[in-house]
Amino acid sequence: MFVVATAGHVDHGKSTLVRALTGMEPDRWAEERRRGMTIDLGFAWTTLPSGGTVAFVDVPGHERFVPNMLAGVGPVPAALIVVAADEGWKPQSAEHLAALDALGVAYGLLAVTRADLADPGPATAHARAEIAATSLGAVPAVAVSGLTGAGLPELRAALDRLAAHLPEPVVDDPVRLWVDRSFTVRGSGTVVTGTLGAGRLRVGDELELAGTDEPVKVRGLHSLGEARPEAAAVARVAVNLRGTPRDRLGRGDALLTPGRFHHTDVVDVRLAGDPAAALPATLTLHVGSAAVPVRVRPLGPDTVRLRLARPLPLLVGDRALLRDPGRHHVSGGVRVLDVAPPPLARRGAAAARAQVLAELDGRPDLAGELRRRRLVRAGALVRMGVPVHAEPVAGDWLADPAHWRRLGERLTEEVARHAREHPLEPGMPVDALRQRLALPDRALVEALVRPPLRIHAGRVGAASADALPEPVARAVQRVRAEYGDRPFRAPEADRLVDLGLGPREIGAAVRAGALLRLADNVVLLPDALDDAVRVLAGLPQPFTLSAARQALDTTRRVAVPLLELLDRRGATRRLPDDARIVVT
Ligand SMILES: Nc1nc2c(ncn2[C@@H]2O[C@H](COP(=O)(O)OP(=O)(O)OP(=O)(O)O)[C@@H](O)[C@H]2O)c(=O)[nH]1
Ligand SMILES: [Mg+2]
Repeated sequence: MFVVATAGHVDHGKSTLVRALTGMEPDRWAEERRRGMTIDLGFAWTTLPSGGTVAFVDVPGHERFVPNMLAGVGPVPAALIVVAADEGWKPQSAEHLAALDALGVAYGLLAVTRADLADPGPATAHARAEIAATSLGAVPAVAVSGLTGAGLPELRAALDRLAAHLPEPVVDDPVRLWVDRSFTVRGSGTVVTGTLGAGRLRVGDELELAGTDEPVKVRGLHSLGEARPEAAAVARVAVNLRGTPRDRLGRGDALLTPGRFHHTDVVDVRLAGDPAAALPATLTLHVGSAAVPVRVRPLGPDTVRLRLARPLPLLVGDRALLRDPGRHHVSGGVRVLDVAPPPLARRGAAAARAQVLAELDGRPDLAGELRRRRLVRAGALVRMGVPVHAEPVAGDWLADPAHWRRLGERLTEEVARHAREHPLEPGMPVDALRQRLALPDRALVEALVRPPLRIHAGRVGAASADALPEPVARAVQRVRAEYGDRPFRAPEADRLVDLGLGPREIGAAVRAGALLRLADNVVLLPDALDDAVRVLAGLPQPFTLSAARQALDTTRRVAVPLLELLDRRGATRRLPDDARIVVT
């Protein structure tokens, strides 16, 4: 199936032509038929000579109903532009064409109707010249009469040729079905219709409502008036939603593949074409079947930030249209560059942002997104419309490679600094590192830790004494051999010198967790702390310094700083009378 929207000035014969081609009535409302004028969108379809199907979205031409017209053409990639031979090019011929151009519609046909009333030549020439200057380019033209049927076979053949030129729809893409109608069918409940431009819908599918994120279930599916188990793009579809009240959704809503769209109320966009000098501060953004008021903030020469009155499921690269409803004027097309742009809080942020935007063209670009966002979840990028084909660094986090390298270097520096500042601690707590590096997830810290660093008991430190320089490792071994059975005796200063343990060596051993420094030149083996707590816990509580010293079989030189360290760690508590208890 292919879907084509009509376009053209009021009364130029769009609906008559659709009726003549399909035998179906596009003007659904009694009021439309009474007034002989289309007010809202109409839908009709027919089989073409090739055997293919064309479905029409018939739009109103009256200037009052341009918003309805835009809801119809928004999701449709091809247009049938209708101009009356006897009236020629008119204001809404121009406005509709401007809308198609703004949306970047590239496929179309010109039908010059009412050719029984006047020579179609001048209207055809004028219209073709106007159309040629837009995204549609040079289009085939057919003169027809809805009254006599003249030209209809040629128009059918031209529609067939147009269908053959349309790009293949991407049926693997996620579904974003912009709702153009919603109504209730007795016994079935809520039904919505729309043009499925990409993806595939099946009965039983779970979708979500763009406005509320609410899950909805496809209970039934119709296309071209027939129930079907599934429908693939491009198609006109009617979707029956299980258990969704009718007032939950309407035109401008969208049914979405869950988890595949970001709902955004601020986007940075590029204005298409030659941007007019200044846009009004408020406009209406038309995209898909939606129309949302926006505030416009200029950034660069052709880039602006739009703040939407309500969030929409937009993707990088989306085309949309800005219209000034007060002036009945299509201000121009936009292309979405960023659906999750950074806030512009700092001075100069807007100018800097303009420079970034100048480099973007709306084509999803993973490397560029990573460079700008530095760290981002894969799922978040997918929801922006950026395909992800990179390995995560941790969980589903993706990182810009240069930024990731810098983070790794900073982590090493932070750990070293922490070791210098807290030589008695066996490494830097992972959470402190996470905060220091301003990382959003502990998993990222863990992924950044590389040998000789390692994570042990929630801290990042040097791997172990094995990683120590040879002479220091040897000296530590000798301390172990000599003091292993009297763990609370610290080597005297001259013994340390003999062992080759000067301040720097001790520092390295302490950083590696191979020695514990209680005070200058007072070191113990690292297990001494836990052992001491065990011994002290065996004493009658509270105990005095002297009792502790005796129980530990050590001197005041060790006992005083050891107990102070245990106090700091919360293993012991010092009472007002200087006695202590072990905290259990
Ligand atoms: N003689 C003649 N009259 C036509 C032809 N096509 C349409 N008309 C008449 O023109 C009038 C408007 O036709 P519609 O088909 O309603 O025009 P429209 O473009 O759908 O109008 P809107 O939907 O209101 O924008 C009607 O009175 C039609 O009968 C034609 O080919 N020849
Ligand atoms: Mg009509």
